[in-house]
Amino acid sequence: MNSHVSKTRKRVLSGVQPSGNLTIGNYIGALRQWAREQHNFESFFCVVDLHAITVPYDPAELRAKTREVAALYLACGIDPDISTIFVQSHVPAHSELTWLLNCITPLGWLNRMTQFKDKAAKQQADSVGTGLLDYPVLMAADILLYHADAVPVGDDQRQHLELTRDIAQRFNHLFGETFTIPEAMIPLSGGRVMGLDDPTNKMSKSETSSEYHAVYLLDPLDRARKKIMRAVTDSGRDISFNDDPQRAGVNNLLEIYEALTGKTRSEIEAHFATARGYGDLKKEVADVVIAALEPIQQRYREITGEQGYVDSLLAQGAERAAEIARSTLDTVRDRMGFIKTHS
Ligand code: AQP
Repeated sequence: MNSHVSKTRKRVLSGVQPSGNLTIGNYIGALRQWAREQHNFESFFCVVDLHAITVPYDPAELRAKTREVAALYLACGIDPDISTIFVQSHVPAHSELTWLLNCITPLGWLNRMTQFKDKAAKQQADSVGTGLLDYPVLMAADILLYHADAVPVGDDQRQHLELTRDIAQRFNHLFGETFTIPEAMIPLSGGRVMGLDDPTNKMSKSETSSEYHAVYLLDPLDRARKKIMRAVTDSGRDISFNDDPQRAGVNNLLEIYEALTGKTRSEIEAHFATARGYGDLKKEVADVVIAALEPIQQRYREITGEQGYVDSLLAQGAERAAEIARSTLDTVRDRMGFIKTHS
């Protein structure tokens, strides 16, 4: 059966790397959207472990974080009865399609990727792995294998999504209509949560600039509050949305508040008009962050308390994902001129 034809609804696919502790940036930019959109789309969410090995890593930590991230998907509201949750490396078609797409992706396209430049700059020039440059092609393979129509991600992935579209269009042009051209689905508020210690830099799970950089989803709640209370702001008092880089800290706190409360900007500004200073703002932001974290942590404890539950869901998810991925790959191999095995 052709995977394209068997689509019952529009599809989404997205993933997070098990490369550190998930942050409220990952939650606001990605996971929270997934939980919402799973009711509107046929959904595939993978733990992208093959992406996590593109920078130096520890195998034992990768193993632990892969299960932790899968459990957090569930804790954040991904329902395994309606969405498929799986681990990328359990479906070998991701690696194979990456190789095939590599051969039609001009090197110049990859050299332009800002995430590659940023991450490569953090390593010794002679130790940057080829996989880091190739990361966006693997991401294209992830998405195109499932004919995803939409990809819910944070703003930092916009450029990679554009590249996926370019690769899909190039393949379709060279070998005939094969891939669905996916759209990025980026939240209007909270698409780029910034670091609490440096609001000019994106909040990232692998950033080690300071212990106050990010609130992690599994932070003890008093620690989460402390990090927000220590967030870098400026010397003013005005609490309003603003794109002045000098005021990025206050703006970031307001955007977190906006994303988590769903209030409009004018409601929020009116609400804080009588605040005595940034301390009041931080306290209320901490309250809404903690209100979001508490049930996630509670569910996480329940899920991980059940021995073998996550692993068995991942096994079922891989089976379902592999069926679709294999079908797409068969079509791709045929269009590219590979002969079939006769067993
Ligand atoms: N600060 C952020 N604000 C909003 N969305 C964010 N995302 C990441 N950071 C923010 C979104 O979360 C998903 C996870 O993506 P990933 O794990 O594949 O890698 P990433 O985009 O590079 O995320 P991190 O947290 O910065 O990871 P590391 O430090 O490992 O590179 C994506 O949808 C992303 O947009």
